[in-house]
Amino acid sequence: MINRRQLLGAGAAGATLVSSKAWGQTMNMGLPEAAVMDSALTQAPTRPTSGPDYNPVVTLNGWTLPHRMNNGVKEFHLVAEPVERELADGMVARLWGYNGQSTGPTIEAVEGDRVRIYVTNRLPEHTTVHWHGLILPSGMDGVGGLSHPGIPPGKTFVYEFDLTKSGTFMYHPHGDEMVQMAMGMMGMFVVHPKDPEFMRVDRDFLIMLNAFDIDPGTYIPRIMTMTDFNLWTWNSRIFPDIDPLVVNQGDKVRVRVGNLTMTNHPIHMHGYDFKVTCTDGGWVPEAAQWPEVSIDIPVGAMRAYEFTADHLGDWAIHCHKSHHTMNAMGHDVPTLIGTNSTNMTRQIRREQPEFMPMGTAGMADMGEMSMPLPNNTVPMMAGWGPHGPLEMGGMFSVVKVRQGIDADDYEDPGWYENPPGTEAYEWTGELPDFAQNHSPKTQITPKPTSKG
Ligand SMILES: [Cu+2]
Repeated sequence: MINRRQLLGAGAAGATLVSSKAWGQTMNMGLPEAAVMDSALTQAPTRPTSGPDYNPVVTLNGWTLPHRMNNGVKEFHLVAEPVERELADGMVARLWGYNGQSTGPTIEAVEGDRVRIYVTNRLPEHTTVHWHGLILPSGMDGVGGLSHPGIPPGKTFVYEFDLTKSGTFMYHPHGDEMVQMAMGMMGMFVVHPKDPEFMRVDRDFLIMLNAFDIDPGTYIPRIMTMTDFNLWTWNSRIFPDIDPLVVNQGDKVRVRVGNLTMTNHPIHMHGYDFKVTCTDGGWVPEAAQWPEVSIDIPVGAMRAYEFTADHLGDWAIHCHKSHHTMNAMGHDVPTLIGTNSTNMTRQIRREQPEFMPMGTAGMADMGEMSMPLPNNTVPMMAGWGPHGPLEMGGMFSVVKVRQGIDADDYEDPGWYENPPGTEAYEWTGELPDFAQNHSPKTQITPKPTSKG
């Protein structure tokens, strides 16, 4: 048997991934390799190579942690460490995370698995990992000082438990929690059902809601902020650089949304109604699933919803708090709508020649304006669509439903072209031919789906 000292002494660098050949052999294998991700782009789903079949999840702008089998136990290696994360193209944040990124990699396993998770601490202070929503022994629950001592810097602790139920769970530190979560330490833990047909879907997206307070022009989050964050992120990523949710028409789709921010987020999806099918407490029985078009995700909770992707198009998906679809901005800007700012502008320009008055006719000009910004800062309202500026930021993306998309294809198919006669248009004095000629019996709105 390996002793504790040998285990801790075995560096991650020399370790290699060992396949399931190890079944039935000795457990003396050293630390599993700690995989590192250097990209903030969505990684293709990881199909299972052994054990029960399941449909893997797709973490938007994220990835799934590889594992190895050791004598029937699924072993993972998480490394808590400082990371540089691209919150958007051209904007880097200096965060704390896991295995090279914030949020941390998604852990995927199957109901009935025994998992062993090695956690190496490369932070300058102690940490722990709490497995939110999982049923496990008290001493594995990861509350520093309560379940076990904090993991000191430089040390590796081992968590081991059986996955007794399927569902969507989360992980995060329970040691200096306020600081470590404000710095970006969190991830999701998906346990697939043992029966591959139970709650099966074709596409299964994962979004962790998180938030940062990073002053424009700086790199490190303010850790003392309680509620007034200025960057509202999905998997530590902001619009316009959150990847779209790419879907083939007719697919059964699940979206799992976890919330480890300090406020609730009503997630709204256009074009569809959907059913709430899972919380971090477990699956919702069919008779109790309820229809929604917005689902409020409480703090410290997960909600999953499902729909059948019948309706082609580009459909917005976003938090319905409008300040959460903005990037960093000052909040002490007075409302100037309806004022005449000419005099004021003249006076201010005497002191500050580059002053631009904003917000006298609303703030839409922000979307088009190319004002000089501090380094490492993204515009407050950003993104260009096929018809102009989207004037969005933060917690916003697009569900892109198309025909002929292959099962494992998640590449952005570009913008949807609305069929003639199905796009709003300017009134120019008379109705165009298509509106004059079509019979009101010609259905142009998609029929409600019965499959839900
Ligand atoms: Cu929100």
